[in-house]
Amino acid sequence: MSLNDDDLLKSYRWMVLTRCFEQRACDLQYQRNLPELEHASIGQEAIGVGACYGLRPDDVVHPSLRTRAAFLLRGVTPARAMAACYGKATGAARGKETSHHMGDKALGLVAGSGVVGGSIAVAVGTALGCKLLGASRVTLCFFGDGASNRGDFHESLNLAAIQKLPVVFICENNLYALSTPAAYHLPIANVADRAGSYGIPGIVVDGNDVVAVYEAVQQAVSRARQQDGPSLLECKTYRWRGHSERDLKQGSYYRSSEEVELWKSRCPIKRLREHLMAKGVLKEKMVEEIEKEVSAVIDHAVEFAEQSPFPAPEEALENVYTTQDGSLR
Ligand SMILES: Cc1ncc(C[n+]2csc(CCOP(=O)(O)OP(=O)(O)O)c2C)c(N)n1
Ligand SMILES: [Mg+2]
Repeated sequence: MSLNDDDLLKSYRWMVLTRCFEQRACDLQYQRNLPELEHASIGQEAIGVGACYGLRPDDVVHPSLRTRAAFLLRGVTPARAMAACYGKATGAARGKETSHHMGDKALGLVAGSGVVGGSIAVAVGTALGCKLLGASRVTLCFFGDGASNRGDFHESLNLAAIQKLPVVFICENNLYALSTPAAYHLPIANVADRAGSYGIPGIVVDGNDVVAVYEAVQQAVSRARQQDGPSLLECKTYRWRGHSERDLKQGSYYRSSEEVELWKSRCPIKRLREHLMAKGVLKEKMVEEIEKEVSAVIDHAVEFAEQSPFPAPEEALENVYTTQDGSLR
């Protein structure tokens, strides 16, 4: 259940890829006026990577608007993800949804919505469905600290606990819900403590440590797979940029530059890089090669997105409504 050196190198590359993708998407926001408003997860990459790394392809994932890594790791190519940022027909959402609310049924990624915390109840639904079908598939559900104050969160944890559903709730606690600090909107120190009300394990994890996230999620996943019920993991982390690229001066009006710098010094990518270099698994030259290779992948993704067509107007209602037999039209 532990990650070997090869797994760690792969996790490192996934984190670098996620950061490079988002950095470029943020830059393009200003250069190309992208239709999508970026909500970057820069600083939080270890959560999506650590949580999704050991999953089975038939497991189900509900990413939050901040779980970019989950899409890439589950198999949405950077080109399809970038095309989604451009609203192009070749994007995973075929131009109908922003890239952070898109889904891909074949890859076990359920589309989200603009309603904060809205996917928590839906994730309980997918877990219930898997259980009723007798499948050993596990559902991972990501959401933010702010979402954990919604009624949906409490109702969903209660039902999942009572029914012992195979679901792992993963709170990405980045200490802010938009401009509201967690210390202002949470009356307790840890979201994980809320698990006690539902009789399920609640675990606080260092969300900037990809290995810690992987191990905690694997433990919760194996509990869920054995039909022992859900868990609530709280990954403590921090977003480096604003809530979105619309945030004035990257949110500097509601947080201090000292706080941002402190969290930058806890960078999850730097942390794994230093660990791997100390072990002799990663060398300076390999670091440069990974960065070069990833940058070329993102260059290609941007080229693909720019050259792709917008969806045709007559496709607007496709895959929106179901027919009476339940198929999409
Ligand atoms: C029900 C609802 N209320 C408010 C909003 C506006 N909104 C979008 S994201 C967000 C903050 C969410 O904070 P959190 O759950 O901590 O996630 P984070 O953005 O920090 O990852 C808010 C208030 C919304 N989309 N839906
Ligand atoms: Mg938050």
